[in-house]
Amino acid sequence: MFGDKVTSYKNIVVLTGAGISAESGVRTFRDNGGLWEEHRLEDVATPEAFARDPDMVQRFYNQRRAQLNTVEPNPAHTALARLQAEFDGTVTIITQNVDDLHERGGAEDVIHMHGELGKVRCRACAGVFAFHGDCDQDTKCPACARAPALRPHIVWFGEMPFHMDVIADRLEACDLFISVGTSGNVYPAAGFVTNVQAVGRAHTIEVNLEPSEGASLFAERRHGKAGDLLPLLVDELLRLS
Ligand code: BV8
Repeated sequence: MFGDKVTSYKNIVVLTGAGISAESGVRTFRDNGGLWEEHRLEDVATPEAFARDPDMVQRFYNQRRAQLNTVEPNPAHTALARLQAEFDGTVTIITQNVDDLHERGGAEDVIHMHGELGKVRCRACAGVFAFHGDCDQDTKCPACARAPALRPHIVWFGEMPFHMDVIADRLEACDLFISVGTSGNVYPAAGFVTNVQAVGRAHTIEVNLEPSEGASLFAERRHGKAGDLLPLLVDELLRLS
């Protein structure tokens, strides 16, 4: 546990990816049967794709938004919420995921660096609105009433991730960085472990079904299902705090 020294932490940062929602039935991107097997990333998750075929991109997100009504948080989501509630220190959850399972599992102040399926943004007035139905080119902006104007409030490839300033501060301050359920393919998220180690103070743990692209960068690796491993890790951390 945490190498050969027992230690207590004060500021934990947890980065999550699609793998933490896999046991809830939400499809990942790069596993077998993943989303990118059916759609080329370039055809549905870039601004150019939206400009080229907005109806197809809207359909891609409408399908995933509708699936949110059929899935539930799993023990990995609720374990992180328990850590946030009971840990004597700060616990920041940064997610690459666009689902709402962390929140529905009880987590608070989740940082959605790649946006959220349950929100749309107006390209005319820049308003951001909760949205849970199907959005298409005829859907009017709730504020300025323009159409076509609404797009998914999602960070596409080539776009600046959200909340990078807050993320940088939390990574700088953390003494434990845990990465859960991500393949380590997508930047800047895949570089966070390197950012943390550049500061030099934090212990780093990867929790993933299999070694990620960045596995060798972590001081500790726990491979298996997040729904099994994360509750055990949270128990260990709460015993320490
Ligand atoms: C940016 C929203 C500048 C969409 C997403 C070369 C060429 C071109 C571009 C680049 C390049 N090199 C780097 C880039 C930049 C690019 C990038 O990284 N491209 C990659 C493909 C190389 N990045 C960007 O464009 C980003 N913007 O760089 O702007 C900048 C830079 C710095 C600072 C400021 C600005 C924007 C990236 C965001 C793109 N949008 N999502 C949508 O969701 O529809 S990314 C998309 O991939 C999802 O958000 C997803 O979360 C994310 C990462 O994937 P993972 O979450 O890791 O999912 P994956 O399926 O890959 O892996 C799942 C893992 O879980 C697996 O390892 C599996 O083993 C594991 N697992 C499965 N089951 C379980 C499990 N683990 C535990 N338990 C289980 N049960």
